[in-house]
Amino acid sequence: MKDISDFRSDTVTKPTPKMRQAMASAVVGDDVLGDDPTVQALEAKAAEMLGLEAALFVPSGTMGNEIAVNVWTNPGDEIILESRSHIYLYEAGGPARISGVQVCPIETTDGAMPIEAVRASIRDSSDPHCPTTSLICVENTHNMHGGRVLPIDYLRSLRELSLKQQIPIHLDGARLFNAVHASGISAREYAALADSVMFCLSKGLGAPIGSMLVGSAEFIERARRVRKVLGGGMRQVGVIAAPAIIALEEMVDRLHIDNENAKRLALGIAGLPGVVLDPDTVDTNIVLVRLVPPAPSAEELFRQLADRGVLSIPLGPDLIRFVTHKDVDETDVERLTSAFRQVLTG
Ligand code: TLP
Repeated sequence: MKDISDFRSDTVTKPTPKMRQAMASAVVGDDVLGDDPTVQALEAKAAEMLGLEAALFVPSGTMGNEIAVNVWTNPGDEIILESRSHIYLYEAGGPARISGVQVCPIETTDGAMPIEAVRASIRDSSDPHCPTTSLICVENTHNMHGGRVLPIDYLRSLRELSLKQQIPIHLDGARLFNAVHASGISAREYAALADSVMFCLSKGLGAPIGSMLVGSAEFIERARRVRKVLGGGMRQVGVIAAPAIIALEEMVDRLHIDNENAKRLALGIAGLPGVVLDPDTVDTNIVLVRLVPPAPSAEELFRQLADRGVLSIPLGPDLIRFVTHKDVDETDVERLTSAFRQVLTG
């Protein structure tokens, strides 16, 4: 058995041997000067997979999201997002700090902001008191709602509203391909319902670094400038684009395994004393467990699981997260399930 079963995040995935070989032999140029052929191939492939005009390779998902917010807004504007979204919770105040916009968070139980609540949150731009609402952000899958997939009909209705109000939609699709597997809806269908899409290469897809920002040619031209402002223009970055191409070619199709392992885990621990978890709500590769007495606190549970060789992330006094990915398999899930059982039932 391995020393550690690491369920902290799918960001911990290690590059495959083939990715490492591709890094060593990558043909490179200077991407800021626009002549790294490996980056160009990656960007063309990402745009094609999402059915949009162009793509930009960025160092992280956070930078991809923040570039999108910056391109779509002016300082003083307001953006609408979900109250547990990554952009709101975990990007260190980026919208305010980088783009000078304020946020209008909408609380939900499943990540899907009710259409009526979004409509009611759009400001009256003819009123000089009001900021201009210039962007709606969605997250699919939704990390802090336990990897929930946003229903396609919901996204269609949101799109209708956005077109009517002429407010663009940015999709934080860090784990978009996990949603594709869970729903059977293609990445192109999801992308067609947004004006810009960010997805991560460095999570379930296993590339060591990087995310893609995808949209119209005009959007990506503006995004390229903002990436430079943020210091995200990289030089012989073909060495990182090469494993990312392998991620897109070879790692997308296996993500259903991670979704299945998360479901297996959820079924294995739901019903244990103190565990609040409905396995039906585990759509993809994230299992969020709420703890109530007699379960210990999330911090204590984390420690006791770690003593048994299983890593997780406590996300609050009574919330703990487990993420499945290519470097944990069924055996790791069994190990976690039985460790969980030991801790909770003694
Ligand atoms: N999520 C990380 C942490 O930052 C919480 C994780 O372990 O889940 N959008 C979503 C929905 C994300 O979950 C993340 C990362 C990002 C954006 C940012 O990606 P990176 O880490 O590449 O900046």
